Amino acid sequence: MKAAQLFVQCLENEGVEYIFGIPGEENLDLMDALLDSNIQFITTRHEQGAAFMADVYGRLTGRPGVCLATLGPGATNLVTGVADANMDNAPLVAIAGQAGTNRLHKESHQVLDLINLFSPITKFASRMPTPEIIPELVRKAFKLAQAEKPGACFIEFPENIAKIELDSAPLQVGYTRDPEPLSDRVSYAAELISKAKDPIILAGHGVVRAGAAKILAEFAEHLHVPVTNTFMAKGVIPFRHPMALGSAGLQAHDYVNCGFDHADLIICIGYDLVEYHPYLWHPTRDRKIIHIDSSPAEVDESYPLECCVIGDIKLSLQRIMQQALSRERHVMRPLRDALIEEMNQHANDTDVPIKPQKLIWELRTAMAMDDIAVCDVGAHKMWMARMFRCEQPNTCLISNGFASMGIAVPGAIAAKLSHPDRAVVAVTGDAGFMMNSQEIETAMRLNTPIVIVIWNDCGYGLIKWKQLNQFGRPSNVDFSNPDFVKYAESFGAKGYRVKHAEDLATILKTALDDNTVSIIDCPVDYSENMKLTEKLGEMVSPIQA
Ligand SMILES: Cc1ncc(C[n+]2csc(CCOP(=O)(O)OP(=O)(O)O)c2C)c(N)n1
Repeated sequence: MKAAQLFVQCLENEGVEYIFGIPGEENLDLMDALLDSNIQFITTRHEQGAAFMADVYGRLTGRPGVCLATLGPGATNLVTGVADANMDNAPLVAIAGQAGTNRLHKESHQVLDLINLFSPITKFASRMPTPEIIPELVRKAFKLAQAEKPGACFIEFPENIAKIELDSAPLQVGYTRDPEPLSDRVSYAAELISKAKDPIILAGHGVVRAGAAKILAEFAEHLHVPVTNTFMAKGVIPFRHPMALGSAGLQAHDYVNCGFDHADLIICIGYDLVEYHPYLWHPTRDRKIIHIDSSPAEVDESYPLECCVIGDIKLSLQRIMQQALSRERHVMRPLRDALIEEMNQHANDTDVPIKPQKLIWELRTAMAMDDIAVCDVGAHKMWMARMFRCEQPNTCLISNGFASMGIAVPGAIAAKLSHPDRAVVAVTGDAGFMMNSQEIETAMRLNTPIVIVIWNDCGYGLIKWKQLNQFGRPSNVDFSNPDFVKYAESFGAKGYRVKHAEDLATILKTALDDNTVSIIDCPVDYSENMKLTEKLGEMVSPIQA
């Protein structure tokens, strides 16, 4: 067989269902070999869309999403989505074509050193200089992409190698397990928890990846320790759970930050520093911190560690729970009550533009608890992360390591492909939407019904918020938008414009029930942004010590 055919066999052997990408002249053999495979190629309209699709597929399934591009410009277009997956710990394998190995040593049309380009944004990036290594290379890329902490791997496939005939077969797929935690670390963590007066848990995305959400809830309930989660770990503890405090991640001093201020012990579980910088929740640097994760923590002056429990998160939690003494009550309940009051505050608002709180209220009411929201990046993300309540993990996806705009529309398509039985909503700003809106054509062609809710403020809202906060005036953040309803219709999709607050619920329900792509243009009142900053700035801690 040809090397390209062997490569496809190796991908099949890894359980690949989809490859997202754009074919090029340097991967003709691979594209042809895919025709005889059960892997579905999803032709996208931009390589960045393909990479974000692979990224979100990886987040939701735990198996590497695969994206493909040609050499040079195709490969450079993949970069943002690949970097996003890598920093957000989503398993992804990116493949790019390359010129033949006979012209890589010299100036040559579209040739770029892709290994050097991808090395800083992947766990592993390799060329394929000879076809004999295909089984090893594919296995290694998938193994590393999936192993904790997951991330992106890159394979460069030169066109002349793809044509070589050989006789070979894929390697057997095996799965790695996280090691057992050390018993003396477990005991010390249990001792610290037993002695603490007011501990708090910060749960990160690692808990979601480890499938440890259920045991986390048991751990918190049994030991009576309240839990806050990072934006990326939304739903890791059901919001209805009596120990849940809501999400932490605002740069402002939110209610939950009063919990960190008050706590004498902070238990970080499956938490990565990129998710929420410790200087924002631990500015005093004087609290005891326990780090429970699959791997050692990053070094940071605001993250001094009293105890590290490294290994399988589920086992660590189970064992600490068996040894630690429970306390009778926790004092942080008022933080949750204050947030709930805000969530409900504008439920019956009739103002247009629509307040962020009202929009989230209606979204949460219209969507089932296992439906999936894929957030873009901007002020809308901050509101969603803070106020969109989740009862299950991976039902509100947030890019918060790399935090790249443009993920929501392609991400929603991938979410629908991986969960066809659940409704999927892309929640996006008008700027982020326009960065990858070309993928609406992909969604229409694939017949993947999704709802896209655009928070329309004709500007880079989050940046304006920060500018107003720091300098009192905005700088170069305003723009105008196309007619989003006509834009939707030009793709054959449905378009809606929210003219009255009372119509929002009906529009959302109609769009969610429809079997097509629906785009909802919702004018949003971002004067609420600074109001929130001011309110939190003046806030007195709701905790009664
Ligand atoms: C690709 C990319 N470019 C720039 C940024 C910096 N940035 C973060 S949020 C933001 C504004 C987003 O505007 P919009 O999508 O309209 O959302 P809004 O903030 O208005 O809700 C910008 C420019 C980024 N995170 N990603």
